[in-house]
Amino acid sequence: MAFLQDPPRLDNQYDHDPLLKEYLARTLPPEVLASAVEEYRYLGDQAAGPLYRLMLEDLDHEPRLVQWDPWGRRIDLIELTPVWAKAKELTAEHGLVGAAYEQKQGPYSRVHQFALNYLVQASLDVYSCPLAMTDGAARTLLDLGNRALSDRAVPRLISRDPANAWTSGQWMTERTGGSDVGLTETVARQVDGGWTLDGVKWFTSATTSEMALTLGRPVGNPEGGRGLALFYVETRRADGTPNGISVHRLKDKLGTRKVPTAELSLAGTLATPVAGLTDGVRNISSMLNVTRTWNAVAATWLMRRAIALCQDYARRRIAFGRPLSEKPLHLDTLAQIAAEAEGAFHLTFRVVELMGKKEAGLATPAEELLLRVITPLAKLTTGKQAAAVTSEAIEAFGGAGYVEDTGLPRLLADAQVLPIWEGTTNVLSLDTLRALEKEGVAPALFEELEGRLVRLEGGRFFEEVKAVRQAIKSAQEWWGSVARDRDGLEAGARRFALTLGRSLELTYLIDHAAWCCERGDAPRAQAAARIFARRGVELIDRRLAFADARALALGTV
Ligand code: MFK
Repeated sequence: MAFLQDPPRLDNQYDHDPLLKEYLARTLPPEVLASAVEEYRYLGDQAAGPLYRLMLEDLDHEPRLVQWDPWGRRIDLIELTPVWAKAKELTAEHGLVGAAYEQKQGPYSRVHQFALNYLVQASLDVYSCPLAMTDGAARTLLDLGNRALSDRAVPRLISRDPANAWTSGQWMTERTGGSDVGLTETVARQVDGGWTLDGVKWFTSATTSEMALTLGRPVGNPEGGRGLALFYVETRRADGTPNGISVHRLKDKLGTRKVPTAELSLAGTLATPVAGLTDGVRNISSMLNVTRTWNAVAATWLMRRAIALCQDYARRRIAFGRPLSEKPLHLDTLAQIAAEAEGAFHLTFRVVELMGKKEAGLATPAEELLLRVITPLAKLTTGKQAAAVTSEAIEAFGGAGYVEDTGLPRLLADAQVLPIWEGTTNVLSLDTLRALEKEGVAPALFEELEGRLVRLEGGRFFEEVKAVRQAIKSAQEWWGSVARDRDGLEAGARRFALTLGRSLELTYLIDHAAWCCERGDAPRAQAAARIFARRGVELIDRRLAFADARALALGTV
């Protein structure tokens, strides 16, 4: 019999995730954890077994746009894949959005909700995209205090009944671009006491949603983000016909192939202003902060999935006479990416903890300021990590990692969107600067780091604490030195933001390892902190002249 390689398999994604279990034991009150464990284990089992199998069987099936019915009526229906149909049910049944709003776990409701998602989403073909926007829409409607719209939409957005549950879109990107949203061309007109929108939305993810939040410029308003207004749109009218929305085509994307991302035009689309007729960009920012948090959690579950598959495969695959799990170089490679994944996990779930405290009304003012800046930091740092980790992970399978029907290349293709959508790394780096300029934010961030480092410095992680301290010092000195140099500040913004993001990750890794060590041997957690520190946290370059970089960047002499 010729040799046939065993494909990688998954074990229960809760039982076999020591980091998640440690983190939940450390963070959740025992009674909260005890009441949730059965559901975590159930989802961990579904994600490892039936859902993962369904996803692999359905690899080639993609959403399809049906523009016309057989009798010539324009219908613009999008047919979804079986995994997405199953995901819709699971979402409602397990409250993958709703759990955050039911507040059964009080300030821990967000940790609980995102633990559920972390366990299952890697087997749901990026159904997290509409859920992120649904969560963001519910939060935004509530935050902006529009009672009529909240009463109508929020119960559906957070519903536990699959037949009544809605999802929401977030239609921001136009042909003018995705970053500079202030260029939005959609025109809003007042008609008979209501409003209509006319324009083109160039990237609308999950176009099958029942509603969307979007931006339009009321006639006569000034240019830029302040002249835009935030609108609520239902995609179908009461009679079921499209609400002045035509779907031109679905995008042919590198990854997220199951997400029906469409180009739309709006022509006389009925819409309702959510909060006044200006400041649309500011008003949609609560949605952005929620979807950016989902983005960071998505980075963690994708890295976790990639590494879980690598770990299983390492035990099955025999090369040069021994399983890969006994090959030092292979193990070193896996340990490097696992350290990145663990760092990303801690930073992301710190954001989640603060979000839950804020929503329960229990966050201190300093914690709210901290949340403002660590949300973009988590999004930008983990997005880059997910793309790098999944690239390394598929290499760990050799050629099989590059062959589509193993399902493995999807890990990288899906991860590659994470640094792009919801604000690119550079946009998020500039958002970090914007956040740090707000009074009280920088002290809150440095206190978050220092408060932990002081506690940890005398312990067994002396070298690692020193590495973080050095990185923070460089970051602070650089920031002070470019205060009056706008070009220098902008040029270094990404390296500055990544230094802060990695410094936070290492600090949390050390803190977690110290906690684990107090409870006994903790080789994994200790190695995560040590290896992460050696990989480097500091990316500041104080001597780089912007003018030199410019010549190199543009290929001039
Ligand atoms: C699994 C994961 C799933 C994820 C699902 C994703 C699917 C959805 C796909 C998409 O929709 S991707 C498109 C996402 N688009 C973006 O993320 C936009 C990226 N661009 C930015 O974020 C720009 O920075 C921004 C549009 C905000 C810049 O626009 P402006 O008009 O130059 O804004 P400006 O003047 O900086 O800020 C306006 C106000 O908003 C300011 O407040 P004030 O008016 O009080 O001064 C800002 O402080 C505030 N603001 C901006 N960003 C904020 C914010 N406030 C809080 N948090 C933020 N993040």
